[in-house]
Amino acid sequence: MAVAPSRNDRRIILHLDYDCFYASVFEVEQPVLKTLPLAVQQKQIVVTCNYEARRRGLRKLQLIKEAKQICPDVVIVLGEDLSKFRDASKDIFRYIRSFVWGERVERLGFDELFLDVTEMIAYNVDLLNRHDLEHSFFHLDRLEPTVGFTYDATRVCGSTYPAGPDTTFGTAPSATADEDASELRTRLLVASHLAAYLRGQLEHHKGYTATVGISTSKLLAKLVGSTHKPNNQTTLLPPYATTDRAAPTNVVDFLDAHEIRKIPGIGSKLTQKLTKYLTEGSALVSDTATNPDRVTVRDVRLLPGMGPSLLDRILGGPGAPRDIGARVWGLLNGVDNTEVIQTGDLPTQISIEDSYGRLDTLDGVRRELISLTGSLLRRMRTDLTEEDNGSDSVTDLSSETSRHPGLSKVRWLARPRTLRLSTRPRSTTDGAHALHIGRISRSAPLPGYVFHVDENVDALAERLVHDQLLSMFRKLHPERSGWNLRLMNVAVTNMVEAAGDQKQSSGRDIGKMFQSQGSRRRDAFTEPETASESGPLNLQHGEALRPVYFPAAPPVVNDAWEESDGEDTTMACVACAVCGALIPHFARDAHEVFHLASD
Ligand code: TTP
Ligand code: MG
Repeated sequence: MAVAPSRNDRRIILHLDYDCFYASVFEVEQPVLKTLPLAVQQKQIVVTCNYEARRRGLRKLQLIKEAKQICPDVVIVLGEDLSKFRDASKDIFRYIRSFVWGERVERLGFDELFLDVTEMIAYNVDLLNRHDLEHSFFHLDRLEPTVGFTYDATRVCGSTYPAGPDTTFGTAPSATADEDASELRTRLLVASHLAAYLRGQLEHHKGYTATVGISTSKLLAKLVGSTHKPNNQTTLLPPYATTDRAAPTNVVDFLDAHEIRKIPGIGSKLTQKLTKYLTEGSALVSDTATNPDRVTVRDVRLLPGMGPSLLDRILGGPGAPRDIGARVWGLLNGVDNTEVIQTGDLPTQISIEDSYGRLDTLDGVRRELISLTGSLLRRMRTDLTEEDNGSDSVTDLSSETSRHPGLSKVRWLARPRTLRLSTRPRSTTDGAHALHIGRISRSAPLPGYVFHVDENVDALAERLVHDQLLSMFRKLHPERSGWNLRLMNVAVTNMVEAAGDQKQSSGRDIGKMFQSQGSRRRDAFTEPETASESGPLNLQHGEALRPVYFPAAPPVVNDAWEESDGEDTTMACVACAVCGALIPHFARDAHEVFHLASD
């Protein structure tokens, strides 16, 4: 069954993923580390390692113990304090954003960006001189004709899918002979040079390398980018659609080999349902019966009778959106209309959390709450204030808009109104079954004194814990004992921007602003079954594992990029059969190793 091409297939989208990001942050600080095998540790796990370490057999999400055995001279650095990653991430985001017209850049987690460069590419394609393509000039600024770079528009820059030498401008193979494909080919070709330029500038000016995918949607750009890593780029070449329904397109060819669980938007539950249907049925296309974890897009796509209605029957049910079949069928065919949502400069909420082996006393809770709250208040000062060097517009010298001793004034750019405490009690066992208990939360107004920047953060943290958080905790856990927590999260939400002069401004509710963005954003790559109230397994202090996509409408609005620092209630997870913990897909292997090691 054919699929209507995406209404947005005239867009040009780039996806950037920085290479071994956390490790690179350390390398940029200390370039000597580049030549050594370097691993970043959080808890007992290597969250990432540089490519020298990978060359020697280390990999992401490996146990530290194992990494040391494989590579005894590995240099291990602690990555539990996320501030440096956050700062680097913001800096890179702003730098890249400065190139993109209309600032159409969406930040996903700390190390991924989507860029909608449709307008820049259309402008530059219009200006191509078809008689001298070899000496083309890419205009980065419409008003400054000399700002830009020269490039050779006779060929695509970097790797392509499909691979091969046939990437020359104007010599499209017969399947792409129709006008649309050749026009798309030109736009992708020009975009490939922009991608190369951005990667070069990023490396030269900031010291980071990135892997880039170039296509017409977020889904395809992300997937194609990951085919050549690191420090590389891949363009998904046309044809994307054919008039002949039986003829394969490059999009279908490309997607077919992917495991369904690797397709953003097809989360663990959908994967489970599809796998069950395939393995229970007799209509298997490949050997998925022996390897149900490896069901591919092709396996599903080529099932007899496959299409939106059959998918509706397989995937539908209570809680599933009505268009689930059509949506998943679209994804399997590479159709993704989700927009690049411009990421703002301010977070909609900030949260800090940690996970615990055993936390079952009030004293321990108080201590941990003070530590989490201290980190949270420091984050608020970093992310929500700016120095104001004597601007007349800031006249409020109250303690909320204050001076660092001997320095310029500090001003709050936004003030959260709500304080939220969440906990996740450890699962209990009921006979043979592990009972999974989700995250539970309590909110209260955030007292104004937290904005007093003259006051010592640790003293403020203690005050907030005693004034507010302990009583919120008691409401969540009225019993004095008998509970044991795996996780606590302290958050400030309901952000109100303090625009301009704080005395005059009533403030703009950016929470609302982002909420509407968020609801659109959650449409992206949607998995219909809401991940339960529980967040993902947390391996590290203060940050849920890197967010992947944003499936389903979550119980808690959590849509800003800063939320990568806190809970991500929407990540696609699988339940561990041993301990019941919810594990993000990409961490499952590491988690299994963890059980094996501790057994
Ligand atoms: P990734 O992009 O998955 O990894 P990476 O950038 O380190 O390596 P690659 O070259 O393969 O892209 O994740 C980005 C950062 O997120 C990574 O540097 C460390 C952090 N991270 C976690 O904190 N927990 C995790 O489970 C993973 C996978 C990553
Ligand atoms: Mg990366």
